[in-house]
Parts: sequence; C-alpha cells; structure tokens
Amino acid sequence: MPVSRREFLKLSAASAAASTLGVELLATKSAHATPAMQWTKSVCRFCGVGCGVMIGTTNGKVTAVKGDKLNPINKGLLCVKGFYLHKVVNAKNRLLKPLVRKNGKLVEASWEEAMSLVASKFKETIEQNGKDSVCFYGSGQATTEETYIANKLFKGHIGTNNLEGNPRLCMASAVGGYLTTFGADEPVGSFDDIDSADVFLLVGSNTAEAHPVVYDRLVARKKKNPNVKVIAIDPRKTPTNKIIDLHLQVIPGYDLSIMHALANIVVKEGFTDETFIKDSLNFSDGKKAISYADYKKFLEKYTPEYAAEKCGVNAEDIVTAARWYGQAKSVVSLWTMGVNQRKRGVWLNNLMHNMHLITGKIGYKGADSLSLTGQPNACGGVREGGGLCHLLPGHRLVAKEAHREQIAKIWNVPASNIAPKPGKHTIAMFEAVASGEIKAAYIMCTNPAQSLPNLNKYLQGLKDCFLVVAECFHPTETSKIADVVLPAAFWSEKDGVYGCTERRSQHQAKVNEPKGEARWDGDILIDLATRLGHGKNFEHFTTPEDVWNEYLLCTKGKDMDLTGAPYSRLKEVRGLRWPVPSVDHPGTEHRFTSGDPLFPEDKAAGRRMYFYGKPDGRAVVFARPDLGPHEPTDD
Ligand SMILES: Nc1nc2c(c(=O)[nH]1)N[C@H]1C(S)=C(S)[C@@H](COP(=O)(O)OP(=O)(O)OC[C@H]3O[C@@H](n4cnc5c(=O)[nH]c(N)nc54)[C@H](O)[C@@H]3O)O[C@H]1N2
Ligand SMILES: Nc1nc2c(c(=O)[nH]1)N[C@H]1C(S)=C(S)[C@@H](COP(=O)(O)OP(=O)(O)OC[C@H]3O[C@@H](n4cnc5c(=O)[nH]c(N)nc54)[C@H](O)[C@@H]3O)O[C@H]1N2
Ligand code: SF4
Ligand SMILES: [Mo]
Repeated sequence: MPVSRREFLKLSAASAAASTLGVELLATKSAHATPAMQWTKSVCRFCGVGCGVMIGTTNGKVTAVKGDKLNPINKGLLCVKGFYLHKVVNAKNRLLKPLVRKNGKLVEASWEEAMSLVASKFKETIEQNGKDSVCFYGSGQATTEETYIANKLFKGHIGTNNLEGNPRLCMASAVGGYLTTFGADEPVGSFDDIDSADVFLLVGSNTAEAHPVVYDRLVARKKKNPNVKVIAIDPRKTPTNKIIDLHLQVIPGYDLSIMHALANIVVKEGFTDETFIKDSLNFSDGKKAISYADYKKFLEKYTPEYAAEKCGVNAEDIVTAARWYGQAKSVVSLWTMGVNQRKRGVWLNNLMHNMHLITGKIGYKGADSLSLTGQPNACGGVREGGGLCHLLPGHRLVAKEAHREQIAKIWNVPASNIAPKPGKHTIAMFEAVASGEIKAAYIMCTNPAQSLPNLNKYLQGLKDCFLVVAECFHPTETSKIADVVLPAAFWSEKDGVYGCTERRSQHQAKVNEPKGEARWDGDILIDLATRLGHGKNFEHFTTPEDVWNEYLLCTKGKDMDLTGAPYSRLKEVRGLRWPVPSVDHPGTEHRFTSGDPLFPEDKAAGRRMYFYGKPDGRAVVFARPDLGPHEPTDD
C-alpha cells in the first residue's frame, strides 16, 4: 500500500475536514491532467457510498482519478481511498502469475497447471466426500456478475449452498432488520434525504473516517442550515465528533435501552404520528403480535433514568435527544458496525426503524432510516444477487420451492439441483473448514485469514484444507497459506456493476487490460465450471454484460427490479436506483410510497405508505427487551 494504515486514517479524516472548509482538494491533487489523457466514467470500489469517479488513462495506462462532478452521490468529491485508486491498480505487489504450492512453497505456475489442479481437487473432493465438502467464500467487493457466476456454479451446478461472503461479517444484521421491520431488504429512502434532514441520529458510525463523502454531505447540510442537529450514540470520541451537537457516550453493547427510552419520551410527549401508526403499523414482541397499548406499556420501564444508568450517560441528554428527534420535521438515522456487529444486531436495527415508524418520519424527503453499507457491492452482488447461503438471486430464498424453480429455469438446470436447505453461514463454514468437514474452499476478493473474528480458531483448518485464493495482490494473510493463488484483474481492468447503499446500481468501466497474466474473476470461475463438466450453461458468458443480462431476468418483477438498467443505459447515466422496471423509468427515490412503481395505490387506499413486503402492507414496531452484550467490556 502507498501509505501506512495510520497515515491512511489521518488522511481520510484530513480530506473530509478539508472539504468541510470547502476545499476541493480531493479530486484535483493527484489528477495530473494532460491533453493526451482520456476520461472514462466509473465508480469507486472501496466503500458502500458508491462515489462516481472519472478514470484518466494515457496510452492504455491508468494514470489519474478524479471525482465525477455529474455523479449525484459525491458531486465530484472523493475521499483518500478513491483518490488513490490509480496507484492501487499499478501497485508493485500486484499478483501477475498463478502460484501453486509445491514442497511447502508457493511457486509460479501456468494457468493450465493451476486450473487443472483446482478442478481435479474439487472433483475428487466432491466425489469422495459429497458436494457439501466444498465451499465458496466471496465478497461485497466483487462485482454482481462475479457473485452471480459463483452462485450459478456452486448452488445450481455443484449443488451446494455452502456459498457465503464477507458481508455476513458486516451487513447481516441490517438485512435482518429491514426484512423483519419492513418485509423487504434495503433502505426506504436514499442519500438525497441527507440534503434536507433537520436532525441526524448517528449510532455506531464513524462516518468521517469510514464514509467520508457521506460525512461531507452531512457537513454541507449543517453549514447551509445551522439549526440542523447531529446526535451521536457511540462509546468513542471520533473525528465525526467535529459536527456532533450531542454525544451519548454509551458503555458498549447497552444502547438498546437508549433507543427504547427515546421512544418512551416521544410517546409520552406526544411526538407520535397517530394516523400513520393506525394505518400503517403492527406491533410485535418478537414472538407474537401485540397492541399499540401493549407497546406503550412495554416502554414504561425504559425511563431516561433507567437507560442512563445502564449506559453510563446523562438522563437529560436522552430527553434532549428525544425532543430534537420529535420536534424535527425530518430525521435521517445513519448507523454502521457499532449497531450491526453484536449479538443483538438485528434487534437494534429494528429499534432504529421503530423511531422513524412511530413518529412517521419516513418515506418523504429528509426522512429515512438509512443503514450505511460497508462495502461497495454488499447490497448489489450479495444482498440482491443472493451471495449468501440461504439466498438466491433477486431477493429469493433457497428454502422456497417456487424460488428454486424460477432460478433453476434461468440457470437451465433441474430445480432439484438446488438444495432446499440453507448452507453453512460464514462462521459455521469456517468451523467446518477447521474441523475438516469442508475439505476444499474457493476464496475470492476477500482476506479471511485477516478479517475473520476469533481467527485463531480457523487458521490451522484453512492451512489444512485445499485452499484456492483468487487475489489481485500477494502476499495477503490468506494468499500466504493458500495451495493455489490465482491472479485476478482489478477494478479498472474489468466491466461490472456495483450496487451501493442507496439501491443505486452503477457501471464500473474496463479501461485497461489486466496486469501480467491476471484474468477477470468471472472468467476464472467459468473456466472452473467448464473443467467440472458444466461448460454448457456458462459458455454464453463471453463478457460481463452477458452475465448482467442473464441476472436481469432474475430481477424482473421483483422488488429490486433492474430490468430498466441494461449496460447500454448504465454506461450513460450515473447509476439507477431500483426498482427501475423499464428503460424509460427514472428509478426510485423513496420506496413504499407514491413514486415507487410498485406502490399499490388500490391496496393503499389513501394511505401515505404501503409496505408491500408484508402481507397487510404494515411495517412492524418491535418491543424486545434490552438485552446487553454477549460479552461485556472489561478494563
Ligand atoms: N478507511 C476505511 N474506510 C472503510 C473501510 C475500511 O476498511 N477502511 N471499510 C468499509 C466497511 S466494509 C465498513 S463495514 C465501514 C465501517 O464503518 P463504521 O462502522 O463507521 O466504522 P468502525 O470503525 O467499524 O466504527 C464503528 C463505530 O461503532 C462504535 N461502537 C462500538 N461499539 C458500539 C456500541 O456498543 N454501541 C454503539 N452505539 N457504538 C459502538 C465504535 O466506537 C465506532 O465509532 O467502513 C467502510 N469504510
Ligand atoms: N478485526 C476486525 N475484523 C473485521 C472488521 C474490523 O473492523 N476489525 N471488519 C469486518 C468487516 S465490516 C468487513 S466488511 C470485513 C472485510 O474483510 P475483507 O473482505 O477480508 O477485507 P479486505 O481487506 O477489503 O479484503 C478484500 C481483498 O480482496 C482483494 N481484491 C480486491 N479487488 C479484488 C478483485 O477484483 N478480485 C479479487 N479476486 N480480489 C480482489 C484485496 O486485495 C483484498 O485482499 O472484515 C470484518 N472483520
Ligand atoms: S467515500 Fe467510499 S466510495 Fe467514496 S471515494 Fe471514499 S471509499 Fe470511495
Ligand atoms: Mo464491512
């Protein structure tokens, strides 16, 4: 890497701060524009903000990157990560040739040798130990096309649902939260809501460092309107504190009680939207339906004093936060890993939504319960594309017979090829690797020997199993212990689609040839499929666009309909927010309300919102206890 992690974090914060002051240093500094340079529209591959970039090439070499001024997400700004993309493409530690382990050492090999070894080992393992003795571990940084091919190969042809991705470590709680509250995954609104919100509630989210361009948008909103208030719930003081008006510095893991206390005050002081509650909400204790009156009774325990005691904050601050929230015309909540990465992650996601629902502050400009996604394509490839062990493409489930049949038809396989039982989720999968139950693993675009929790439990198993790693760089902690390392094309060396936090799908452009002998990840997987005897159903994939076109069939008529987003259109526009059911549809800013092409006016019968993911169109407010962390912090 061109900078150390410490410098990197400093730079991130510094760049965000610079743009706070209106200095547009981000886009221009490293882009040494020359007349010979050609500029191509693309997208950043580093985080879920999904900033638009312009890639500068000189004689087929990537020489500069600048923010895309026409992109509505970043309007020309980039943080230090996007800003360095051209350096990363050309980094010295790019992996240029396949590596195969011989006598304990990784040595260079031909593609033919490496791939025939991978195919024969996978074949042998499946024959001797069954299809569930192999697995695939992918990434929210892979393109949708890549994840789609892996899904088609592993779930549809090999016949194992042992296919997972690193978003499990990151976004799984958010998915669970959206599904249980609204009946459908992914946000109701979009980043645009940031530009008109009056109050922001940031929970467990250090946007200044982790999502700097979102932070910039927040800063811009606050600068324009000094009455805007930002509340943060976070155990740490972070660089994001620069714009925070009220900081509830909680003891980690206890903040469920704060969210209930906020609801308690909002109810007591009359900030609820009674019409919206009557028309559009149900209540649940997590096991069964309860009434609105039951919910109010449940909240009584959660006084500001109770929550303050549990969380180590001031009761008055909780009251202030609740009043700001209640009085505001519109509120945007943003949260990331401080909410998701915990035993009660889904529950806390539900509580974030609860507040928006009981106050009716959702589904219009400036009002949204907006989970910030970590990775650039966790939403697109993995959540929408079905890159987890229980999913199929197009927000479908392996457990549903109709869903298996629909996808099997598109994949041209018997529906019985797809197993009805979910495979092993990430942790169970690596436990099975550690115990020797899974004997061969294909890892693409992620570095689990660095990023798994409780890593020491899994390292020996990873070393013992037959480990294939597709990587752009070497060494990484995972490539170091692999049996075969396959050089993958990076970012600007391949076409693909990324779907960011706000349901927006964007085209990533190929502008240069892969370095050395690197190949597109999709191409490597198609090669493996062919060697395993499944070539017939993959041979029509000659380009990523072919794959995208097949994937679009999986989205037709679904809540994440992308039918109106073929490459021809994506290459022109700055992404499209689904549902986008036809090529003349502009995309959707707010779901479940008028303007959403799926909003059923007839069923809604005058209601402002209809949550069509639920059978009766009503979202659910959850009254679950404020259980603390699995493992409290010690000194
Ligand atoms: N520079 C850089 N940026 C990145 C990434 C990167 O690797 N580097 N990765 C991207 C990805 S994949 C992700 S997921 C995001 C992560 O983005 P963030 O989640 O914003 O980043 P974290 O550093 O994980 O910060 C989590 C915050 O949660 C707080 N927290 C911890 N425990 C609790 C708790 O119990 N309650 C509350 N309320 N808060 C708590 C922490 O103090 C911290 O401020 O960043 C994305 N952006
Ligand atoms: N201790 C600790 N652990 C964590 C977290 C934490 O905050 N602290 N955060 C968790 C979270 S939120 C997340 S999202 C995960 C992230 O965990 P990882 O996915 O392991 O994170 P990265 O380091 O981004 O790994 C991506 C890898 O893909 C490679 N790569 C990049 N582009 C391509 C490509 O086009 N093709 C291929 N084949 N490879 C490519 C990169 O070189 C890199 O090695 O970590 C989780 N684990
Ligand atoms: S905020 Fe995220 S998407 Fe935007 S430039 Fe930075 S890393 Fe890339
Ligand atoms: Mo993440």
